[in-house]
Amino acid sequence: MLPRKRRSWAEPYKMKMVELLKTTTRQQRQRAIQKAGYNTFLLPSEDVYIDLLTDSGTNSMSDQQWSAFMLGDEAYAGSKSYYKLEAAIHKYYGYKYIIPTHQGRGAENILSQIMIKKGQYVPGNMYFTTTRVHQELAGGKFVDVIIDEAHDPTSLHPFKGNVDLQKLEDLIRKQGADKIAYLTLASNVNMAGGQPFSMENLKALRKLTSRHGIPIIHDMTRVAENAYFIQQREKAYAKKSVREIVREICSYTDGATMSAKKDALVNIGGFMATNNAEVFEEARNLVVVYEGLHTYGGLAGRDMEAMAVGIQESLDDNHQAARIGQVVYLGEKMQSFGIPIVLPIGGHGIFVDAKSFLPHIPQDHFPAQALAAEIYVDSGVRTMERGVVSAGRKPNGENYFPKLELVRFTLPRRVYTQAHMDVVAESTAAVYERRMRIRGLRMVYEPKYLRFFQARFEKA
Ligand code: PLI
Repeated sequence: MLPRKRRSWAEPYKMKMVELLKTTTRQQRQRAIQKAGYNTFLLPSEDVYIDLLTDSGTNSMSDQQWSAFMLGDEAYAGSKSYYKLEAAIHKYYGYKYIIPTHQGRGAENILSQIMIKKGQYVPGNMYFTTTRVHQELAGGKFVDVIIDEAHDPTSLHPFKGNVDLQKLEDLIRKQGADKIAYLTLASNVNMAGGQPFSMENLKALRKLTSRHGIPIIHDMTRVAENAYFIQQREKAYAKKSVREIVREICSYTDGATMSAKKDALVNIGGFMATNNAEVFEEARNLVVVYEGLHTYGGLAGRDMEAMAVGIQESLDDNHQAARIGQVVYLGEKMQSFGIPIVLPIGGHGIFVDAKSFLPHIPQDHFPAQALAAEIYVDSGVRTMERGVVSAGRKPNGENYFPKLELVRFTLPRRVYTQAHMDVVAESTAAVYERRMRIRGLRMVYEPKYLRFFQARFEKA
């Protein structure tokens, strides 16, 4: 029996349409993962039962979004839908100028080309794969300035996404502020396990960067989830709404890149935003080279309509309570089975610590990659590696060996039920019981860029 005081949360929506799932046998899955080179990105989704590969573009849209879809103005230039999106971004995020892009990395490409001069440093609160590759392609050097606790899966620090101001000051002192293009501040840091920064840290960061004339570029892909954690964990914000907190976060930053495929509840889309008229002017020039005209940037009118509504829905407190409530439900269930996960439980998924799950597999035999493959074989649940494969190679060709070697169980928004979470946790527990029999992998094909998407492996 539950203690009487405990009250459950529930989803603030009901279902109107469902998508049927296929189940497969263990033998079929064994064949499928071998054919996919032990890379879950190379599995056909038809062979997947519960898809926790990513929360990117995998969200369910609401009836309001689908009806907005039908209002899409597909004019090549000056689409009405663009102006609706622009108005939503002004209203909810507050940035002055916006450039729509087909997704987040489209915005990262344009922004990096404009704001980074060859040889400049780009500090950030942990790397993200696509963000760093665009910084490097533009001639920049990424420097990790996140607090040390972020690299420790067991640290219970409530704001593991915080910037270590001392690390940033040291970089400024050593290299000079003019050698720093800007600082990338990601909300709810993906690679750390969906971990937020605090408003207190952001305010201090704003003071420090303003003193040195260094812009803050906000990777706002999961800003509403970060805002929810601020509301829950930072006393001064307990009575503020997610919407108010998001607006305040944006107000301390100079521009942003956004993959709307996450927080903003759409299947495709993104944008770049800036408060700087010169940066905007250059971005308007560049977007036509890579994405499309500045009033659609690679999107259909209907995509921009759905995004404008999705932004608004993402800022609802009840939506975030249910979204993160589901992540916590899965995490607590895994903990009850003794499975080592990144703590505190983050915003967009559960990150299993593959180093302690599979202590007998050295990092150069890709423990997280091997574990993701095993979980798929056990139950058809698709997860992904976030460790040495994702980290890739340094510009000098050496492998990065990140401290965190994780398997990400990412929850799409408004897609799966609590019963699906039970199946996922029980499958992971079954694999945990026979963990010592799991073998590592060796990489037999390595693509040049973002290797985790297409690399192939064999059993070591
Ligand atoms: O996948 P894009 O190009 O829309 O967005 C790139 C991107 C930028 N920043 C952050 C923090 C991301 O998480 C991100 C994409 N993430 C993916 C695809 C993911 O599976 O986490």
